[in-house]
Amino acid sequence: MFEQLTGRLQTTLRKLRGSAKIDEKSFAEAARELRLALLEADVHFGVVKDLLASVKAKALEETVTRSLTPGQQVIKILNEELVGVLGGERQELKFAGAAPHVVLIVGLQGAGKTTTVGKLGARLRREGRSPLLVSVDVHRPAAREQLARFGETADLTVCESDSDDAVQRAKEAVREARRRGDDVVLVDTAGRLHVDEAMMQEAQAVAAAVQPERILYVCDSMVGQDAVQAASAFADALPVDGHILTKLDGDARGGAALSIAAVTGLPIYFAGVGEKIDDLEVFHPDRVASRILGMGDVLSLIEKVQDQVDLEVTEGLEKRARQGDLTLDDFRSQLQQIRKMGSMSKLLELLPGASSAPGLAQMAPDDAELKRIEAIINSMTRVERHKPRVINGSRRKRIAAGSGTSVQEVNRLLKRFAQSRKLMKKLNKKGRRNTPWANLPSF
Ligand SMILES: Nc1nc2c(ncn2[C@@H]2O[C@H](COP(=O)(O)OP(=O)(O)OP(=O)(O)O)[C@@H](O)[C@H]2O)c(=O)[nH]1
Ligand SMILES: [Mg+2]
Repeated sequence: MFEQLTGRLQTTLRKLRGSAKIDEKSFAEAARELRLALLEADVHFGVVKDLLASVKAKALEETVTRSLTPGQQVIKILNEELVGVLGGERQELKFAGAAPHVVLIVGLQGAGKTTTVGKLGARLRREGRSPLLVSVDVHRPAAREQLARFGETADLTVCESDSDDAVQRAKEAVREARRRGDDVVLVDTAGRLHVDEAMMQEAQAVAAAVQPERILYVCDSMVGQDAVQAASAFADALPVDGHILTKLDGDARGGAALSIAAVTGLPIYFAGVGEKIDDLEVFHPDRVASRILGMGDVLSLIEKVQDQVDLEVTEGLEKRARQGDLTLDDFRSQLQQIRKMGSMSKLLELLPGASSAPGLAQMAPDDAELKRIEAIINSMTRVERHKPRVINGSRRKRIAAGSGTSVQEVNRLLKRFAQSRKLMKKLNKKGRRNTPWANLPSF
């Protein structure tokens, strides 16, 4: 589904991610590209407008988290906003009233209602419920057979009724469910090519007769904005509770999927991802958002950094780094933070593209090496850690012995530390920002 959009977003975000500073101009340019990418993906223009406005507001207002680059910060905000657009927290389809709980499935023709009723039936049964399926599509003769076939292949009970009246069929199904002791009745309704009066009246009549606990609108993701408009029309005519997106496995541009929750204010419960009975997934806005952003696990990396980096430590350190006063104490606390976040090579793996650059992981010091470096620093006195230049030959020997390493290793560490301190001072003069690992000496 979202491949094209993801591709465009990635290009834009890659540029942002790399930039050390984001000013009004570069932000405006990125926003323009984001707007185009979203509109091209057929996202509702109102949704695009609101989304970008809140990304901008948040980007300006949020205090800069020092552990993230401005580019990463924008990605983080965009991700949060996308999750919001997709409905926020994951919503579970719950039942509260007395059984049997009636669920009315509505939508346009060919949206996937009948298929979804079968899938949902199978899912509810897996959850230990006893669903009864019924088709109230009296317009298309093949419709009931289609549902009956689903019932056979998935071994679900389908209510048989001789009536040719939608309301009667629905009522009979509820009676049958009571008699059999089924706790959910899934009602598959007829669809029309476009929203029309007759379809709405029929759905309203069925709803009035059986008082569904849930009304779900099935939205064909391939249809685009028309399906979203129809969703609003249905929600105006009926107390719709939420949506089920279908055909998310297709190659549509994804705009409908991205607009429907924001336009209607109703959640997306499930997503259909294929024609088979098991191809129904719970809709997780956060997972879908990060899939759309296509930032690999850059987002989880951002999360990790935020969770674990001790901001105060980083802030003081940044100042000292800028002045070229970084001490081995600072260096050690950074090592500890990196170790807290997991190994360096694991962190690198999380970066998109890292898998295509296998040499990268080998360049990073491994965990054992990080531990040895930490041991060396631990064997130093406070004065030595703050003024490494006092570490002469005999001190080196003592430190090596104390840390169970060799004088060569101590020498190597001190040399690299001195080099990186110099480098950092130079870089910082050019106004570069520091990220925790940007301060690390390169090994
Ligand atoms: N790839 C894919 N195909 C789907 C999905 N859901 C439904 N379909 C297909 O879409 C077509 C229409 O599905 P139906 O379930 O008959 O749609 P409907 O809304 O009941 O259609 P009407 O009853 O005619 O209004 C069928 O060929 C289904 O196999 C899905 O999630 N992915
Ligand atoms: Mg149908």
